[in-house]
Amino acid sequence: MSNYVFSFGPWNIHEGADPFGPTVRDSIEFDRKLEQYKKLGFDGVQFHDDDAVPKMNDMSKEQIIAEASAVKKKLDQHGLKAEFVAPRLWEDPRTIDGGYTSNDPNCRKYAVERSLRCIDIAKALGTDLIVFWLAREGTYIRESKDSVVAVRRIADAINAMFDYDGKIRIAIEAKPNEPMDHTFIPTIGHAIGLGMLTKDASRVGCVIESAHAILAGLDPSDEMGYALAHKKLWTVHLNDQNGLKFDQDKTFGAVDLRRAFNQVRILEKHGYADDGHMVGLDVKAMRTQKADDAMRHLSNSRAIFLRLLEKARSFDTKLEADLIAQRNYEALEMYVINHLLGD
Ligand code: GLO
Ligand code: MG
Repeated sequence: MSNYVFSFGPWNIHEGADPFGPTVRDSIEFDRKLEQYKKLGFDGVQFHDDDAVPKMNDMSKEQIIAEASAVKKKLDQHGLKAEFVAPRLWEDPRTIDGGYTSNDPNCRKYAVERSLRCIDIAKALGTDLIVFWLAREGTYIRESKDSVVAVRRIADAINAMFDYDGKIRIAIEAKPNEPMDHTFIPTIGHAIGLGMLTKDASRVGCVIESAHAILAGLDPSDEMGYALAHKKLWTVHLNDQNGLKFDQDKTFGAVDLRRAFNQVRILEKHGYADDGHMVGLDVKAMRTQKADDAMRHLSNSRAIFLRLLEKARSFDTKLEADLIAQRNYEALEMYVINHLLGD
């Protein structure tokens, strides 16, 4: 039996627009999306702040909390739990050149204030976890920002959030590029290191997205291992990625099953689910997918995870230990391949 609880965000059910073409599927209302979660095998909902409260920029703090509380009721009705809330700091005109690292003090102020409202929403939804995908905290032209100042500014924003609320935790989702050319927090080592610049490193952890690690030229399971060693892996964004190109958010395991197996294996081996963490997905349907089956990437990713979990659990660890002791890595490699192929 699996003790794993799965989550995804409403943006994972989407209309298929890309930078070169319009939407190809009708949009589905948030409430209709919520109805799908359990059917697809998911119990957790990941949020951007404005997934919960779309017009939050035009509302008072009290109005925002009231609207988020109404969303919490809907979650309860469906038996769902909010896993985290992320401030969406990449669409507003004030975040064109970044939020926390913008050179304009008014834009930085907006970014911090928006993040405090994001905390209000998280609390109303019943979660203490905030995710930072630092989309535009980087540069297109290196000389445009001072990287020392920029990193300190991100830490200052975290401190302001910690001052505002004594309980919230922040999980940083590292990504090396896209939409920016270079970001200030490209890998999990950077994310964990950033925590040390804040007033309470124990409240800063991370989210590992498989595709983001691959875009940084790293192995996602090693990134996970690094975070697990620090007890900082607070959620994951599993997906897959075909080499160094745009962020593809493909179905988990669809490109490289062995790489996916190693992610499942490290999570299973080190009790990730037992520590109460959810298995989050960040996957997109292909643009070519017809609307009537445009959620299959979610249930497929979950099914692939669970099949790989069986493979992780039935892996012959005695044989593995013997082969490692003999330093017979060729034999170990063949065993891994045979095991994955079902022999
Ligand atoms: C984009 C990110 C994005 C975040 C989401 C949650 O590359 O993966 O989807 O995960 O906005 O903050
Ligand atoms: Mg992600």
